[in-house]
Amino acid sequence: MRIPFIAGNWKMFKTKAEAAEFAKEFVKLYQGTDVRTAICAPFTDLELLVEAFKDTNIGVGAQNVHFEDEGAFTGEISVKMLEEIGVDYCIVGHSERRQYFGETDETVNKKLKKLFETDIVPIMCVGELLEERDAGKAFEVVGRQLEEGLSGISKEDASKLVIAYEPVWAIGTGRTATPEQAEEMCAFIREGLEKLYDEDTADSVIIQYGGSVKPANATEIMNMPEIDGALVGGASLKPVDFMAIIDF
Ligand code: G2H
Repeated sequence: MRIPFIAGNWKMFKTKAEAAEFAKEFVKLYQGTDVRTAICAPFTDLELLVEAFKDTNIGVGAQNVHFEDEGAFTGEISVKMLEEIGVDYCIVGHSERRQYFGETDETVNKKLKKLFETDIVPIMCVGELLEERDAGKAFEVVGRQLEEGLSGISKEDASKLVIAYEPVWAIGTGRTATPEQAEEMCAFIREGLEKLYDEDTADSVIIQYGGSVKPANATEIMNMPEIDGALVGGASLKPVDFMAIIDF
């Protein structure tokens, strides 16, 4: 039985003061909820959130990490640095990082391997561009991202993974994939995991949908059998909106 997991991705929003204000309100709203949740925040907010959520089941995630242990990599943050702060999750390969910061399937793979040396759970993002979907290549693209991203990763590690299917054409555009489109790709991802590993591994991976998830569409998305959760951007910025999604 996979427990639903709804994570927020704040992207480049919220100063420390704004994060503290969110945390205070969200902790109150979340009390008594059994849906697994986490906030993936900018690096500068992580320490504050770990402290604010320490007596709760609310997890904290980073949005990126570098795959080298240390060195001359100006502007980068290592897995060890995240581990020291006490984060629970790290997003890897978000489409905005693929699009604007040169993330590739190869760097995704290296980051996953480095994270699997620790207890930090990677949230691996996959998803096709609009032109790829229109050209009938969505499954080919996502299949390749999955295969190359997971190359050389053991089934023990893969079974701990969270995968977020985020069609790029549905991100922050207000245009959501239909629940059927999302379900079809999430089922394809699970089949892909079964081919790469085995049925047990495929069954244990949490597969989220991401892309313009909001209170109004969360229920129909979450009711799909192969969709175990959501990665929520814009609608995770307000405690009330995010809580409404968690309460789907
Ligand atoms: C997709 C998603 C969160 P939004 O990027 O990762 O953002 O919900 O704003 O489309």
